[in-house]
Amino acid sequence: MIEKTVIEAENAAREADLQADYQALGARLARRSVDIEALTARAMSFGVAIPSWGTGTGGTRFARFPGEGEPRGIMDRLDDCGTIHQLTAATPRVSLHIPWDREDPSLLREKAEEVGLGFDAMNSNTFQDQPGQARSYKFGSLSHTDPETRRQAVEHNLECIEIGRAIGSRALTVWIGDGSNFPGQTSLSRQFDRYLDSMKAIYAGLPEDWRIFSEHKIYEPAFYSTVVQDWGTSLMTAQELGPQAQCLVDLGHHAPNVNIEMIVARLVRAGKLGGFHFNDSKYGDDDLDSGTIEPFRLFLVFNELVELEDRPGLDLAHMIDQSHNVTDPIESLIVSAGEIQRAFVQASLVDRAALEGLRAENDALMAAATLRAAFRTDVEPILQMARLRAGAAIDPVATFRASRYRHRVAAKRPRTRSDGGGIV
Ligand SMILES: [Mn+2]
Repeated sequence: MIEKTVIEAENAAREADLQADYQALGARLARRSVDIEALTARAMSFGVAIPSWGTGTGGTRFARFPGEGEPRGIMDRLDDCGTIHQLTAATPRVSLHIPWDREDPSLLREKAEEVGLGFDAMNSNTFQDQPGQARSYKFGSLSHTDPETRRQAVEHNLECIEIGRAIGSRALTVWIGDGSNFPGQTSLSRQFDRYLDSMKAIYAGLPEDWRIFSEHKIYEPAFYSTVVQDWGTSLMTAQELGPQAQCLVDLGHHAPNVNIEMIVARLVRAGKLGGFHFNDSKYGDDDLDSGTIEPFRLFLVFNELVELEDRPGLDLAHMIDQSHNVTDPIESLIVSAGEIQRAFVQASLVDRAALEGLRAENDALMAAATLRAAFRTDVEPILQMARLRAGAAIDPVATFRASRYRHRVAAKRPRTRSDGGGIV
């Protein structure tokens, strides 16, 4: 973790500028009848979970190029996640992945407490084979044609629930790589039936206060068909399983140009939106940091969420899920958490009463302008003030660099191997 005095010294050098910027923005917002203090309070209430695996350098199927001081295991990953939260005050929970994070639950709880974190949704893994595993997932897991392989995959998910219970998690996210690479390779209908049967067996093992999230993805690793390829299949799954099942929307898991904010609206309508995996992409999947390519789309997603936030029962699990291939993962996660929080704050300052009036009058041009007015507002002073008041860093990346955290942990953590692919 980072010495408090480092954060204080870094903040002291920036606080006068922040106060001036905050005053100026506050006056500007007041002219629009927006209370800057209410927005700052909302920013401070916002949290997004860090995926434990995101703290390691990711890669592609071609290669992985790890940096210095890569985490050696879950304890190092929790240190890194704690550091991100210390600097941002926006990432209070961490999402674990089994088996990558398998460890004695009491040690996990102890460490999380030490670094000031809670645990978010558990993530199962039946898209890889693990050492000593009896059956292979080469041709699928929960939807495999072989009942013993399906049983093994169900058992793994039930184990994830057990570990999660012991550390205070309350949700299980299921993403499978099952599908096919050739037309005719599988029965598209029976494969889905088998998947549903397996998910029902997992659902039956869900504690009463838990939720199960079904995560869809258009393609990869299966390149012809994927069992849970879109939100329609995910919604069918959640509806067939029951009230504790919901859908998780990973922003990168859609075809280019898909209107994700509309999917959000539909899933909220169905009472089945459970949460998000935030990231960005230029072409496909979760390759880039949140807000890198399409910050306006991120804003539009939050615009729907803010518009619908009073819907009874809406309880969203926000999580980052992205691969950091060329940056320091801690810095990418710090910046991403800020971009997601920024979209939330920008969406919170949309003039909703005016927007509703413009919609009633079918004034398309001014309705769009109302959204743009919020999106174009530079809310950086609000984010900085939220961090300062929470004891975090006004400029978290600069403070992270000044702390020399990476240099210090590199001395303890030996260089990792760079051979092979690096899907994380
Ligand atoms: Mn994901």
